Amino acid sequence: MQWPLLPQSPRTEFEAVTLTPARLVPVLGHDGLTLTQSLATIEYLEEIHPTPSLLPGDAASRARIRAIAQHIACEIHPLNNLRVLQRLESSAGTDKHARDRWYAHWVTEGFKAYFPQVGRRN
Ligand SMILES: N[C@@H](CCC(=O)N[C@@H](CS)C(=O)NCC(=O)O)C(=O)O
Repeated sequence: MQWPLLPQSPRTEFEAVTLTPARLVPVLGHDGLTLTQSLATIEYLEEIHPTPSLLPGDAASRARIRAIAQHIACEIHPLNNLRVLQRLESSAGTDKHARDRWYAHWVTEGFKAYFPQVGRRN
């Protein structure tokens, strides 16, 4: 795995797991910190550099943007992660074709709910 956003790439498996126990990217190194989880990292960046803001001005718009981001991060993405798909194949005996249909189903469902949220103004 590549670690392009860290000041120093882990040299061993042990270092990598120490940096990010969940073994997921992105991982961002900043100011001696190792930041994981994309939404937490975005909030951190927003807090240390509030201007210009990554989020829109009013509370309602910010809530809408956060809901969309969480929809992707919590509803869509976990089901199509590589390790989840691999586990589906190895433990449930699912062949690649069935695995891809399962994957496509959940991505389609996720985006059916995603697009109306993006188009909405309030
Ligand atoms: N909730 C995490 C998800 C991170 C994640 O799942 N990253 C994927 C790449 S997009 C990954 O590292 N997958 C490795 C794997 O599935 O083994 C976040 O938002 O940062």
